[in-house]
Amino acid sequence: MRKYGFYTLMVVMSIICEVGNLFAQNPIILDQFTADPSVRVFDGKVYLYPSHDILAKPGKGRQGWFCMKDYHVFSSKNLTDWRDYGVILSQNKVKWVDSTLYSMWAPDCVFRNGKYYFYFPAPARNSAFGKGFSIGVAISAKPYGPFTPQPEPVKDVHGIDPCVLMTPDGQTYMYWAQGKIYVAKLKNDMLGLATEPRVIEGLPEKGLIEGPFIFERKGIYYLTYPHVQNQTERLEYAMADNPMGPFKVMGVLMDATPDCWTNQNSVVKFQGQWYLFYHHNDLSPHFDKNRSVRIDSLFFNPDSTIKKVIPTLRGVGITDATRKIQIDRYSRKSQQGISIAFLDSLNTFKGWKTILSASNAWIQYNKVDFGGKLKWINVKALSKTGGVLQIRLDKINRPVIARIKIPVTNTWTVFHSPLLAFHSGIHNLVVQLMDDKNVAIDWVSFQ
Ligand code: FUB
Repeated sequence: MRKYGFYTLMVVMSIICEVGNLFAQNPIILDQFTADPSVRVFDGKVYLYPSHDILAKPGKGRQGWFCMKDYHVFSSKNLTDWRDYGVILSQNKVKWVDSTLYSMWAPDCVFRNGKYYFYFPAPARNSAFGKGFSIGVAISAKPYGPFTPQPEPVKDVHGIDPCVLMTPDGQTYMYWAQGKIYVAKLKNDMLGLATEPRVIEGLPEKGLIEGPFIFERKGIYYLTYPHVQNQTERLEYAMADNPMGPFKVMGVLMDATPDCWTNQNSVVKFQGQWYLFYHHNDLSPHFDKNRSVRIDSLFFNPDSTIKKVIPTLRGVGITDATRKIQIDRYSRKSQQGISIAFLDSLNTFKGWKTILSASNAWIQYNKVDFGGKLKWINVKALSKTGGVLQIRLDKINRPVIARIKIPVTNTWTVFHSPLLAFHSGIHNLVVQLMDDKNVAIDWVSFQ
């Protein structure tokens, strides 16, 4: 322990043992790639059924393209802590799937007649089922599997990205994509079509449309879908008062980005708030076929249209102050003297660091729950110059609750310092560099 003038600093060299990959911010899953999120609420929990991107290897999938051999399912009670149940279905467990193609694309799952029906697109090994993608069904007694696949895909459905809607009057419809969006009613057994597939009218004529998601709110059916208006996919939505349309395109739900060609979404209401689940290539900036699921809040206008969702790194949920707060998933930051980089560019799953490199540079992370009484701050930092950090609550010009001198260090180290003041409840956290030095921060926590 050493004295540093106006405060006491304890330096503890720690070998940090990271516990799991729980993540309150975007992207939400950090230990694998996840894409095309289909999200459902079952028994008060949110279940996330994403595609599972992997990297193709020689003889295993097509290099430079989507590569998916199985599905995982995740659940959460608070949108902050996610549990991974592992593989619920893999291509080599489905008799009709061509498992040389590694193409288990965007799935969906619904609960009906006491069972969970998991719908997934994949290419069939037998041309009798048609060329291109078919859609299969696997059934389970639990939302997290194990799922048992049907021996054959759904008859007369050719395409990708199934989404199943259950209307308040008990009808079920399946939507899927094949350049356009198709819809058909499902039979009661959920395994076959009750009506001929038909194209949803009223959607854009040009630019690939795929990944349909449909939900109902106050008697209005909202169809959301990715559409290539320019170079890459943006999310759009259309509204109708009937599940089969006619739909009217209402506008853009999320703008396209140049970095990731695809985007895919689902919209869900959980504990009174609407959320948009979507994906971006956060963990794979140089290869956009390895994607990661994100969440942001979604809001309706008084006339029932949807406000455009602006993607954030902060995501949703409240972060407990005693957890490792990943300030690189920031809400706001100063214009200068801040950059975000991977902790290890060769293993992006390790996450990011914040680099403060100018006097008064700051970064703000919203919605931290400080609970009842906390006395210390912990900062995991690395600095070749040393530097002094100030911690404030709420915003940059608010009172300082801690000061920490980060000494010169060549290894990631956790530094502890007593709080100068404590304010209970939920606050934004601001970390500011006081001098023209260079300090990298992995995370901040309180105890
Ligand atoms: O994940 C493979 C495909 O990319 C999906 O099925 C599409 O919607 C697009 O996200």
